[in-house]
Amino acid sequence: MVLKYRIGKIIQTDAVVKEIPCEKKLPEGFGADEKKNICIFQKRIGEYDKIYGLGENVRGINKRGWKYKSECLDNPNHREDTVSMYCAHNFFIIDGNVKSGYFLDTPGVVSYDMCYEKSDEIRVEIEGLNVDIYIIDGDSLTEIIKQFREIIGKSYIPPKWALGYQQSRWGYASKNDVREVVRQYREGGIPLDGLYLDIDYMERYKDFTINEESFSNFPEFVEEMKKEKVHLVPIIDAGVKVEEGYALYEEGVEKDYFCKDSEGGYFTAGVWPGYVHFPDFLREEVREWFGSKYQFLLDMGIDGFWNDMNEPAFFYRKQRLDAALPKVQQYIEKNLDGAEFFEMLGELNQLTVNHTDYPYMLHCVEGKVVSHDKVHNIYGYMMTRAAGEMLEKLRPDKRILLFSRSSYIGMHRYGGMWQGDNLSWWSHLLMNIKMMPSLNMCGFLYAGADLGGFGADVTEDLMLRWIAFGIFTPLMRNHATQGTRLQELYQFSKKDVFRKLITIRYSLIPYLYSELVKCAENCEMMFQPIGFQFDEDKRAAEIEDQLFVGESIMIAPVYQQNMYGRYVYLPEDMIMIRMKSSEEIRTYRMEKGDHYIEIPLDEVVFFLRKGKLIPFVRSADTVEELDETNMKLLGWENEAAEYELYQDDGFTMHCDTEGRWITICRNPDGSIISDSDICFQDMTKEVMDYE
Ligand code: MIG
Repeated sequence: MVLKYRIGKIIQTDAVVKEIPCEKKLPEGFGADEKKNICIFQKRIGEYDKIYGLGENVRGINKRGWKYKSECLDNPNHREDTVSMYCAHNFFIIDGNVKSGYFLDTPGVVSYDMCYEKSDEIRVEIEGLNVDIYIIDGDSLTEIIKQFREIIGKSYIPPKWALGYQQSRWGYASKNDVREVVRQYREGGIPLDGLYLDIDYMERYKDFTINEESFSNFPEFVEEMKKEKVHLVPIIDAGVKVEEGYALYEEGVEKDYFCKDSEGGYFTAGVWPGYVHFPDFLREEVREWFGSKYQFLLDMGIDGFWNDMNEPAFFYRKQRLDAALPKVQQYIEKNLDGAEFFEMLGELNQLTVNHTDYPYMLHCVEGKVVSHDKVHNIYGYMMTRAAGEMLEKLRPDKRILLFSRSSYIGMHRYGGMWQGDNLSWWSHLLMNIKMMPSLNMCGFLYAGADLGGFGADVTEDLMLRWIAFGIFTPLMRNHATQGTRLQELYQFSKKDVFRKLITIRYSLIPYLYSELVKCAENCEMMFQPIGFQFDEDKRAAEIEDQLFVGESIMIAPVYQQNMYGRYVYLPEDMIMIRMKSSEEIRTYRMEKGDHYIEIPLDEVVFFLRKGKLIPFVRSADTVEELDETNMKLLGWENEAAEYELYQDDGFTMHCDTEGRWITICRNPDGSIISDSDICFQDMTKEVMDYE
């Protein structure tokens, strides 16, 4: 059951799509402190109770024992002590004798003390005196999550090609750079579906422009890439360059669509293009206006976008830089002592601390002026909503790829997300693994991290392990920043191993696509901690480095350097699947319990759950070229099982349409029946005993 409560009156976030009447009396633990101008939630929990949720955040799947803050922040150097990342996902579950989910709907800042100050107490502070509270009860975690997901609406489903492997790097600066990457992938036989264009494709970082020197005849180039079966995915930044004669800027000024500054004029900040203004995405007419601009690129043949810098992130606010520079001037020709030196440094470093500028940035909400700090957490969401809503209008018959760096719950209906800038660290691989279930709880299914790490130099073994995990994430994109070691897969000595690993992804695409669509349609998680399915099993409940992926698969990734194996706990009998490539596969029956499993760098090891099925296809260079009329099927001997396979053309809307679901039945004798023309080959007889 979902109950709704209200303190004050929030600025609508549209996170919840279901009408739920408000209860009269506030629930226990909630209150408001008018002096401090905050709402509070306080609750003592049992010694071993767990806390799940909060979407994009550092640390464990169980969030207990740390503090977090929902205040979207561009923080590429996040570590274990980080409290805020790019997103604000205010949903969490307390898992004790009683289980309840909480969604705190407010566009402002929320601070969570998850048993940090006091080891048995949760204390949440919500800035301002307005919040909508949703409390969800249920017998199991999955039931609570399903109810929550039902009130926030169905998750975004990308086009099918976007499940293919994709390559990105900040620094592909010309058509020839892009051609070279594509050539290397095709020549190396490494499957590839998408290639990303970072800010360099634009003319001086202006949204919806093309750099005519380095990307001349762009539509032709898009066509050329299409012939290579590669989708180009350009980046869109939130800020609009201030420049006379630039149509988007002039139109924005003419229509008065940019956020104002409380000290006069438009709020002006410095980002890649120099001074920018920020569209007031909280206004519907501004969303329609900005969203309609994506047409410029659609018309050139583009069918995918990534929205960036939409926390919003900027390097400085104009007024503050103007004030800081004369101050720094004073230090010239001075013999600076330590204190003075750090004072000067602080003067400059403070400029990048965006949240101190937010009170000056003004929006117009329902005719009233509202400062940005009060609505900060929905800005990136509203930018992506602008794109998502208009893309659906502009291309009503076609799903377009769209994902965002910043988000709030509600945005999951319009696009996916990537986990922002990470680093080529083993700990960030583990963070990627642990974050997936938390994101899924909040509705974000099409998600993934920069494989190999964005900042810092990757090592070959880290790249291999990250790819081995990335095989299972719906967004499978390798991305890195300028100046770091090149990390396209062909750059490494084990190029052929990488090629083979990527073929494993492609052989699993029918399964991954079916599971993604199912989880979106049924409001379920695709990535689940194993304890969510085995809640009586205390061991399982504490394991955070093994996950279920969809209904049939369990993964147990390696995330430490120089480790060529690991312990895996099987909460039930399973079949271990060892793959070196889409064609090299060995399977072993294993018993429930602990096993030490060897996992060399050139293998991907995962598990088939008891009584379940997995379909495999032969890999191809692209998703489109997969032959899905021939499949192999792995199941259990002497057991009947069923699998629901989803098939469509890869881009049409309305995935709930009947006739796209195929029921595959495997009988105990190994015969396979399905209401389709797919030709199945049973793999079950090849399963060996594990010794
Ligand atoms: O200030 O566009 O997270 O993926 O490569 C950095 C350049 C801006 C941040 C994104 C990253 C992207 C980069 N952007």
